[in-house]
Amino acid sequence: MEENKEEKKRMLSGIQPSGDLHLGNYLGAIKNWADRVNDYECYYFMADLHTITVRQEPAELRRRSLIQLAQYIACGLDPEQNVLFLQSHVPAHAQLSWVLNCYTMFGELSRMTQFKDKSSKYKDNINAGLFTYPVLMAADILLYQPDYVPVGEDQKQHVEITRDIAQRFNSIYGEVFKIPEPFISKAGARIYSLSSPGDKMSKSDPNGCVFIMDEPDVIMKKFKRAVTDSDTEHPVRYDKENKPGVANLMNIYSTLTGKSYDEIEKEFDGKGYGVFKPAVAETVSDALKPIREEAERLSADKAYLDGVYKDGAERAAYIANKTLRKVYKKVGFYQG
Ligand code: ATP
Ligand code: LTN
Repeated sequence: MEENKEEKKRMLSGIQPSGDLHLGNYLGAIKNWADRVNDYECYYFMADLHTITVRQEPAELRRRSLIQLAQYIACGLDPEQNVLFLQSHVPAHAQLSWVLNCYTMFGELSRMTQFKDKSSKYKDNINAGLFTYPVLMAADILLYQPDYVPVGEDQKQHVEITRDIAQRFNSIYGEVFKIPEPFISKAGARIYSLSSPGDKMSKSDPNGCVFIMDEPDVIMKKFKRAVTDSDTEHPVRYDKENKPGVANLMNIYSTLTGKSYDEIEKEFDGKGYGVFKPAVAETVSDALKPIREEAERLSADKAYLDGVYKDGAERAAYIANKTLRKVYKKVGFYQG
């Protein structure tokens, strides 16, 4: 058994505690993470250091950092089997980030699409942290020597620059960092907005977004209003290009029930959206109910959550500090 544990590949990922978790986060990321625990050694953290690259209300950030942990656990991430921690609790992230800043080029950071997007969105606050965001992310990753980094498509470029930085460092100092692979979940797990099915479901579009803490009546309302089309002949049919709204609902329904698109088409054959949409809403409600209830229960248990964070930070720091010590030694910091 022990031997087997040694051989497990390592995974690491982070989510910013910048908003409530939604169905996209759950189906596209966290649910898959929870399923991986038998095959991988897993590290997940709340990237609070990254979050302040955009102005935050301090009390709200503090609150979210705690309830997001409750929501992660409620979604099935067992804190005994996964290392769950808060980025700012492990100082090695900021420490390695400084070192890596000196091995990252201005030019390569200037090419990051997220920096270009965010600096045009937040024109009055183009701070240096927004620019060096990918370096901190590289530090987050490289400290733990992971094999895989599960991220969404939008973060792939950041994993690529992480690999470039690691390779540059290794080519000077020898094999210090493992070169990680991005792990992009399959296209089926991409959930789109209910109100504009061309865009991904995102907390910045609350109408099209189902939050995991939404009550059943809110969920029902959001699904009943979901944008579909005016097809009355064969309404529930999978055609991503011409019927993206329906395809999205079918994807959600299929991911939660395990039914294939063929089976769903048969189930709703001859029935309209008036039957299909509430059925999807109910399936989502049923799936989210135990998560919502558990997250509420855990959110009220601050002592437990603090304990999880404390334990997670200790376990994370143990690995992170090993890498940091090696880096400090390699670059020539005197260690006595
Ligand atoms: P925003 O809502 O502001 O776009 P976000 O919800 O995408 O932010 P992130 O921290 O960027 O939050 O994402 C957390 C994880 O959830 C990532 O792994 C991301 O790929 C996944 N994810 C986010 N939205 C979706 C979605 N609509 N479908 C599938 N996966 C998603
Ligand atoms: N930038 C990511 C969050 C993030 C992350 C990481 C993901 C910060 N550090 C390290 C994977 C590995 C985001 O906004 N989704």
